[in-house]
Amino acid sequence: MGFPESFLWGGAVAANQCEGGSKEGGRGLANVDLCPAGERRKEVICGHGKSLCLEEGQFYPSMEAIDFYHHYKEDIRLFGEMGFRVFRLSIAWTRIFPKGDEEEPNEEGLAFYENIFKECKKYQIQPLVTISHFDCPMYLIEKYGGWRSRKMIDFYLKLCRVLFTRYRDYVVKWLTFNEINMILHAPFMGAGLCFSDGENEEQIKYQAAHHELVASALATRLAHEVNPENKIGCMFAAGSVYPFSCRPKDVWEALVTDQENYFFPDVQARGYYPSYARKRLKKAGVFPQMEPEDGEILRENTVDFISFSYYNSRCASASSQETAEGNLFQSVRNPYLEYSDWGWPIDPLGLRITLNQIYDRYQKPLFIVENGLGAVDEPKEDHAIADDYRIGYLREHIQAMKQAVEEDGVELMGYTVWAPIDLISAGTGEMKKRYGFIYVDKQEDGKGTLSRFRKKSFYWYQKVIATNGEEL
Ligand code: BGP
Repeated sequence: MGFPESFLWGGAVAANQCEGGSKEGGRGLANVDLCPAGERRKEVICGHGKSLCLEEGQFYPSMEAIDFYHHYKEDIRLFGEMGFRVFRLSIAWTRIFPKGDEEEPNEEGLAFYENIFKECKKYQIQPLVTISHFDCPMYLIEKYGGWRSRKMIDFYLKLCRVLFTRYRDYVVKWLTFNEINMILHAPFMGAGLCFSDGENEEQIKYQAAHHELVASALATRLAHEVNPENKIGCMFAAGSVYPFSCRPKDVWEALVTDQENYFFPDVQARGYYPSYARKRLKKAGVFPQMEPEDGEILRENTVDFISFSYYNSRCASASSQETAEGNLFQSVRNPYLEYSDWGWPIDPLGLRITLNQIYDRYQKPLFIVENGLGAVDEPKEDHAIADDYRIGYLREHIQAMKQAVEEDGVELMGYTVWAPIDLISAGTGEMKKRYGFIYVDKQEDGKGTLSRFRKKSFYWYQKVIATNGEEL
């Protein structure tokens, strides 16, 4: 009993939150580089504060991040020391195609990831690669408006073909888009969408979503063609929505909010637009333009597994209630839960509920590719960090996941903690919101030695992996 022997324990990062080296290796500028820290960030990531070039006086935390670009050997060695079996990372699109529409890929960028995969191999760590984790070349945004244009499908597929071919010997697990449903909540960061006054934003977001869904299906087909061993997953920001009360109107509100998120994996896993989405989009006057072949593309190229991030459950009510923060979007405050330093609810049982609901819905293998606690860490003079709060959070979530596997029969491939090493927060751009087992000496103002230190949780997770989740 317990977790299967093949269970994939590991950690997850994203290029734009850890790599830095933004101007090195021939890399081009991407939307994620242009999301400033501080007050303007929210506006920018939502597509309302146009940010098309680096501006004086703004701090762009992704430009250096934690400099994984130069530290990857050291970092992967530490992941190996923890016993990782999988490392989830993403590709910076603009390292491979700096503008996005070049004929030939950039060899320096390709070599960078190849070296990472070689390093992983040394420690028997298999890579799980997110093709696009909130990442879009600025050139394509300026020229075509990002994913609002159907042309993006071709550029994206070109990237996919290069990746699938070049890394055939290293990578067999891929995710097409990180948290694809974030297009609705952070459209510039998620899909390179900037809005002008008076535009019908819902129409644009769902049009872009349609393009990504078709691109995801075509990438799935291509991956299977290039290497029949390839397994492709969709990835969405999950977390079941609870009704605030048993009042039917609250239950209804929760169901509809859930469907808004499930729309994406529904299409990717089942292969067609669910009828609730078709009806509601039409009623809202949203008509994404589709080509005659799209139906068949979606139908014939569903994903092999379902992956998702889980930080918290959500709550919905038909009447106005106090709100709580959460992974990029707010929801109703649940009075039964505790909250993190950043006001996110903490709900381990919610993970078991979410796993059950997703598995019931799709009956495909699941993969938890993000789960973790963002908190303030205070190192002692000798750099020791006793992050018992983080251990507590993870322990309870792993316990819940274990119950889902052992007692509920959910088929789960693996678990990658967000994030094994401190990095830049996607939502706030902060460095002080730390998730890692490994502390990085880099402070909010960008200063620090970038040295790495093992936290208490490092040794704890090492034991969890060594015992295959038996000792928590
Ligand atoms: C998800 C993203 C990650 C990560 C995580 C934590 O939305 O996929 O990139 O950052 O959330 O969120 P934050 O960094 O805002 O704490």
